[in-house]
Amino acid sequence: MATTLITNGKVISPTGVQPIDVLIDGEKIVSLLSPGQAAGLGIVADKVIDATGKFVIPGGIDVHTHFELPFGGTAASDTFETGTRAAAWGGVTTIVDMSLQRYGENVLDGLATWHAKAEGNCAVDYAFHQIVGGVDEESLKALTYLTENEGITSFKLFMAYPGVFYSDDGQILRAMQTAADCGAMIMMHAENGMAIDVLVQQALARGETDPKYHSLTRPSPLEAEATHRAIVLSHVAGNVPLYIVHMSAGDALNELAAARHQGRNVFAETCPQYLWMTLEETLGRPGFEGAKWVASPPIRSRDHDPDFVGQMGHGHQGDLWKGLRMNELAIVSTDHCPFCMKDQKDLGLGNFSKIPNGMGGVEHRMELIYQGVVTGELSLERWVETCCTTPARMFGMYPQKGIIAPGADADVVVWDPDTKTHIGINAKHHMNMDHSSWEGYVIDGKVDTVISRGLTVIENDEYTGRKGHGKYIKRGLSQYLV
Ligand code: DUC
Ligand code: ZN
Ligand code: ZN
Repeated sequence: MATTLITNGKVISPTGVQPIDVLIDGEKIVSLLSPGQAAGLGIVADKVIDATGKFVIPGGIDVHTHFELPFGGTAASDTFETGTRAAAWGGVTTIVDMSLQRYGENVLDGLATWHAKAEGNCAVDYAFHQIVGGVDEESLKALTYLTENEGITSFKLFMAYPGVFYSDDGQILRAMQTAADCGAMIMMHAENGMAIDVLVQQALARGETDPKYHSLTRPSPLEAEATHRAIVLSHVAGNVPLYIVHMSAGDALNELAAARHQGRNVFAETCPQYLWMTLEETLGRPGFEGAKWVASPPIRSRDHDPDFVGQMGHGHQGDLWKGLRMNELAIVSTDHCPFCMKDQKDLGLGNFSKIPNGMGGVEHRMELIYQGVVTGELSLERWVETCCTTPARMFGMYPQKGIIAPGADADVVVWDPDTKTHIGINAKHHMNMDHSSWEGYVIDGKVDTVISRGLTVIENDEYTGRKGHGKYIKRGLSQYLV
């Protein structure tokens, strides 16, 4: 087995930053050594990576991607091949994608389809959550089966998208009860889809068809209300662990924080787009350009909605950054769900409700949250915790993933804090999209080298990995519960 020594770098973990050399043998990290100790021990590695002036962090874990998701009359434009390659470029060595079951479909068939899409195609390791879009006797049985046999221990339900992925409160309660019985986690898309559909029809009837109305018809109180309802249902269902996906609003965060204050197993993630983007600068652009940023929940206005007074007077973004610092928000994921403008987003020309929902970000999450370190929003330790370590613990992959420690998979990123990253379609951009959701962003740091289970996949600004290297990770139950 080939050995690699990463020397002279500073290793970052959730508990600190330390000068440590990392020795890799084959697919595993085998030792953490003090700087220079390897030579004293007579260790001669096959490959030495000099990380002087650089950070050494666990490979990023993005727990919310949608590769090839059929949605809005089309399908997300990244395949497992293109999406996991872009992930590697972004310092992400594990993705957790959402296998799909819709009403009338069989869960096991949906899972088999997802395995077929991914197997032999991935550049980095992958795991699955299961979307249950049709809760019935059969899918409830499958929920237990997947938890006990397939390494899928988390199930996404939707309070939004009536007629597509939506579950009513009774279905949600039943799925939660089943998950509580087998120890699984319920993940919730918390937006009141019934009320949103009324607002959408009313806006269209008034002739309000531009992309910005996508955001204006999904006001934050409808995310807060759904978040509250999901929390209440999870309590009634025997305190099933609940994980709110893609939280975007300060008022939803208040509901989450109140439940966590009561000691409940209620968690949430947010995404870089909600931390950095505003309605005014994205969906609000003139013409159809705003379609690039149509996703749900929506990019919100710089200020809170008029009927909601924020916690700190900083708007939703200030609240979300604060939530990340305080561990009200445990994880940053991307909800990566890319669509091209041509032939995909343009399905919604003249009617914002027909724009496929989603944007691309799997390549840029580590960069965009690092920028929060640079601007003083987060510590280095918290960057690693929210992007690498907690994702592994939350979703049953720790300590195989998410930490630099002996025995862990050799998923390691060398990070250069002294080189800038320019994001854009003619700069850094490896996702299968005809535009970048992050065009023009400049990051004060750079992914330098990426190692996925011992294989160097990014080095010297080149992709050196291979399709099929990534393998399926069977997950255990959450290791993050209180
Ligand atoms: N939100 C999106 O924007 N796209 C995919 C699914 C979702 O919940
Ligand atoms: Zn969602
Ligand atoms: Zn999603």
